[in-house]
Amino acid sequence: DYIKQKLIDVAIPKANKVRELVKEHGDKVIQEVTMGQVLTGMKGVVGLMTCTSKLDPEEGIRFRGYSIPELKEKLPKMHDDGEPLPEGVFYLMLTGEIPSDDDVKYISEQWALRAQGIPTHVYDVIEALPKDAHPMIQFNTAILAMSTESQFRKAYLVGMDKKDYWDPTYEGVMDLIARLPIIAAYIYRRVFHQGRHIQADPSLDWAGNLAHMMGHDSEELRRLMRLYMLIHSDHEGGNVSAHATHLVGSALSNPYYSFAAGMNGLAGPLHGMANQDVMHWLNKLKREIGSEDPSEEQIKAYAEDTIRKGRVIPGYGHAVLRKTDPRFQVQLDFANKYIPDAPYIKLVNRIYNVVPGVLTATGKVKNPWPNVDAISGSLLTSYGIAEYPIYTVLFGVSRALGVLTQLIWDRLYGLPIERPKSQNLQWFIDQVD
Ligand code: FAM
Repeated sequence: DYIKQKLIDVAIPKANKVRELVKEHGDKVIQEVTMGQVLTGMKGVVGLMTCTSKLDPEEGIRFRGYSIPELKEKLPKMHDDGEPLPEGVFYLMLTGEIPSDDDVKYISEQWALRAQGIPTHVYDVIEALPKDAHPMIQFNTAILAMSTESQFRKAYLVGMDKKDYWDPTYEGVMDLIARLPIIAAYIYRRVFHQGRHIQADPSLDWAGNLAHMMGHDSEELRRLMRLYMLIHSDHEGGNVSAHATHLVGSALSNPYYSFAAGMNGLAGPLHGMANQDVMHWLNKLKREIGSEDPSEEQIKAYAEDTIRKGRVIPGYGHAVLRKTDPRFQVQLDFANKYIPDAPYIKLVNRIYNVVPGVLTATGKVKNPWPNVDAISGSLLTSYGIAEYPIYTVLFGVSRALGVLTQLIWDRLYGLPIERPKSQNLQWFIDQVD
């Protein structure tokens, strides 16, 4: 596997640098942390080292230094006017280099190969769950059920040198990422299409195959799926799904355990479940206003009512961003290119004209702008994937690309178990008395 050799060449100097920083500069004070930061979710507290992507409050996400528009320009595509293949952003996050067409082709083939041979007990476990169990319950259960295949666990039990931990982690990550679209599509067809499953088409790329196995096989929908898988893949290391995966992995839990932890975080309404909640909010808005085509005034009144009831407007706001999420913008551009007249897209545009003003008027919302979730469900619905509970599973399939790449790098850097200090309330009170 030439990628592993490339990893070793790139990682050894960096791992040495980490050791040198700890040894030579370990006592360097790098930041001052306030009581408010610790008690309101450690926002802005530098507590992690992550190299796959970086999130600037004004600029949005950069994957190894590249913005989403730059990725769309530089990453290999199937067609010139198409969308980049997510295999390319995985390669970029993993190696730090823009992949060639051959690199992307190699990963597509590796994942198609590794997707075969999911043990039958994984499907038995899914089938043992009620059909109406939320797809994230089924997805997360299946991830753990697949951990019987973990190469890391086997290697660890045999005994392995600490400096080699990254190797079985890489193997497990490649197997797991390869299998997620199969599991996601299986759950989707089980719950929403009477269990009429569609076999993988190994001639297709990873995201195109997901669209195919879900039964939504137009070229445009394959492009949408490639875009969706690209933009949800990573968002720095501190978001709940990335942070949980990293933390659990620091105990040398294998990639399946670690990723399942991250996915349990993604299932939260303030995180990955928001894309489904946005659709409920949009539909409730139309129902209560009694119109399929609500005016901006009607939307404004409804948004203000949501705030008055002490609820959040899903799809808006962000813990780090302080401007419109570029992941929202790139989806809006896709919609305006292919389906500008779709009812949900027109509604999303009207909401975009109104909600930031409503949130700003509260005086408390730090980021009144839309995030990735404000449009993702409307795009999928407009293309016929209107079963909202599957959206967070799709988000999870994509987020694996970033959080599992970080996990490989955690082992390449030789990062130890994570153990921040906790204090009780009296300690905090004593700081100010
Ligand atoms: N609607 C109503 N109130 C909001 C809000 C929104 N969209 N966003 C923030 N606020 C409130 C927040 O609840 C808090 O109110 P209280 O002081 O009364 O508790 C206040 O504004 C200050 O919050 P903040 O500092 O601006 O935001 P946080 O960093 O605490 O939280 C989010 C960030 C994303 C959890 C928050 O914006 C939110 O709840 N948004 C709606 C849910 C959502 O879209 N989540 C998905 C985020 C996305 F990036 C993802 O992970 N997929």
